[in-house]
Amino acid sequence: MIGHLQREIERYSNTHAQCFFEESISSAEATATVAAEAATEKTPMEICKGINGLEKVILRDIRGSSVEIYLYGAQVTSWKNEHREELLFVSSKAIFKPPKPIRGGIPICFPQFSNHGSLEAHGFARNRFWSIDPSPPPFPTNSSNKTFVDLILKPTEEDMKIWPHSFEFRVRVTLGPAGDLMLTSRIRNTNTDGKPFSFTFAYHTYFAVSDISEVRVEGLETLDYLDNLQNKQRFTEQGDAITFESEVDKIYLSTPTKIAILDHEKKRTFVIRKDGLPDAVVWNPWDKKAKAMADFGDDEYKHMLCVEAAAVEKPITLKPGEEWRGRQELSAVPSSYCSGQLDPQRVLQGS
Ligand code: TA6
Repeated sequence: MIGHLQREIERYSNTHAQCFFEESISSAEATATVAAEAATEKTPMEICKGINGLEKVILRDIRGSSVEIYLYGAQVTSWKNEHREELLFVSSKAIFKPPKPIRGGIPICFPQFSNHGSLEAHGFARNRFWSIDPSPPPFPTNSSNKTFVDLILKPTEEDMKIWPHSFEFRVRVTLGPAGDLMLTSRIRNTNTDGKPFSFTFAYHTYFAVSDISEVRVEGLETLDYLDNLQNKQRFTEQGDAITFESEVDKIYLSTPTKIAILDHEKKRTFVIRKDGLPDAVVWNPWDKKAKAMADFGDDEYKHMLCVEAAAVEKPITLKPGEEWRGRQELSAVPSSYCSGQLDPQRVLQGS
């Protein structure tokens, strides 16, 4: 029986079959064992059908960590560590149906962050279908021991009507051996009319946290920010780590390249490293906004925090032929945090 199932899994272990196989054989313990064994031995990258039949790519590392990316929006919707714990938040009410953006994971905001322009909020890249890039140009860094996928977006004629610029947007999603998650975007101006274009950008990352009232963000102390709840007025942050007791929607300007999110209850620290993305947005809708969002659960604000590597204050301008690169690297490390004695510098310098 087990031999037969193993052969079946191997026979079907090409692109789509695997997901189907897991769902249909979940009951039989022996079957689950085989599936589990097969799962860990799966190819590091796989394409399969996800929710509502939308195509997704799964990246796996042999130590157990994994990432799932939907071609719809090139949106990461799952990042699990070697203990199979989910590190990103996706709303239980998220809608996986175009043209609605998926509520959670890592939406990519391009060519416009939020309402900083005349396009729809956060631009259109997050509700377009991307494709796998069969021949990406050489990549700046060595990805030999990493698992990755290259995705590409080019504007349609419809897109050109709302944003009259030709571009190639490539994103490489990489899962590192230690379970780190890297997103590297390369945006090239391919206008043939000699025109430059400008854009704003964000990796709108939704981190999963145990309890928002127990979370601190380190690395943004004393910085200036634009408060989206006060007509984007400019203020300066106070000296201590940021904690949360109400709605927050702030764009921190010219931040350090490393920011840490400390989840006390989970004894976990998320470290965000970023390049080419000078700003960082911090967002939690709290209770009222949560209730007002149809694709967000009323209490879900307690278990998520968006900290977004971004370029907002100074739009990026590219002349034809020029290319911009923006990278974020996320890692989740156990934090030796014990009630207020954490040394922030060690977190930001050490890991
Ligand atoms: O990044 C923060 C923010 O711009 C907030 O103002 C809030 O609107 C959030 O994004 C979510 O935006 P969305 O368009 O996904 O509902």
